[in-house]
Amino acid sequence: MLIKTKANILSSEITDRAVFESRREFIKAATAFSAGFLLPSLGQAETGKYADVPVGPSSAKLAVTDREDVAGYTNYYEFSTNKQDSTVLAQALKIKPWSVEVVGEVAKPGVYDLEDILKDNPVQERIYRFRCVEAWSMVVPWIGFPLGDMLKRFKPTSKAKFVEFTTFYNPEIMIGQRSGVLDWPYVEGLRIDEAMHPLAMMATGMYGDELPKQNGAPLRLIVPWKYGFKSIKAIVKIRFMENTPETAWHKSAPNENGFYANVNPEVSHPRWSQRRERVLGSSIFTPKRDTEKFNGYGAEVAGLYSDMDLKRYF
Ligand SMILES: Nc1nc2c(c(=O)[nH]1)N[C@H]1C(S)=C(S)[C@@H](COP(=O)(O)O)O[C@H]1N2
Ligand SMILES: [Mo]
Repeated sequence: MLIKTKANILSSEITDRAVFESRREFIKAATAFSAGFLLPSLGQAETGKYADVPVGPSSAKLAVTDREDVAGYTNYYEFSTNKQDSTVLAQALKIKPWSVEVVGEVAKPGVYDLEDILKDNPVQERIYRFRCVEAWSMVVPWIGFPLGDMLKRFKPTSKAKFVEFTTFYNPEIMIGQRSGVLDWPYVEGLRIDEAMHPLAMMATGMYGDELPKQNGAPLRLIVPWKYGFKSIKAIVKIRFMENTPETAWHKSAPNENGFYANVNPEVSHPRWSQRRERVLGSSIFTPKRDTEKFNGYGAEVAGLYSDMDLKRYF
């Protein structure tokens, strides 16, 4: 299995009961993947873990970013365009109860309680690299489950060629939505084969704990081979579609943000190069890291794009 899976058993105090109750299936799933090892109980993910991505020589093992750096520096424009302010303002979001509306080309549409989704989808830990289009990167031990497993339960029809995700909308709570910085609500999307790829995940936690609100609780997407803006936070709606979704960042600047947004050092952003990245938590004197195509996940995902010109479909 290409994904290094380490089981993380969340303590009952910090976890939704549904998650905790899925512990047994979780252990089964983790054992099946047996590349990882079981941690019988768990607090914080230890430091000194590495993103284990089985790709070429440039793919050095990268240390996990400090939790404070990930939770203290967030892109969450619904609250603020300031990366520190958004970490504070996001605390206003009420994440319980939470439900997800499923619509479109699907045999089982409906409004699903997050608790029920979690009962069906046992969580596991995955340490992934994460690369923002702004040319910074981090390595995060996410907790969550494969996106495709969840989507398949909704029974997409044969017309479902794309999946669209929508973030919660309420400008009274998400005060950044009072600004015109994006056309709200935030919308993102994937082609169905991308969504079904085993590396794509829904995150419900990180560092062995619940997902902080500023990092997208209670449910966010993680697509590690794409720029971070694809990894939409606080998802309330999933739509299966025949045509390409109109996504928020693409709408706001189509020449800057392509629908695909695969990490690609060979395709510059119109305003800066994507060849290198600043590793979050490193000092200003630390040399930048060379960005890898597909963020280092090419061996797994390049096949999805074998017939495409990635300069055109950026
Ligand atoms: N709803 C929503 N999702 C979002 C964003 C946002 O502003 N709103 N920012 C995106 C961007 S640009 C990045 S880099 C990542 C940042 O995730 P993090 O704050 O957990 O590091 O979230 C993405 N998901
Ligand atoms: Mo980003």
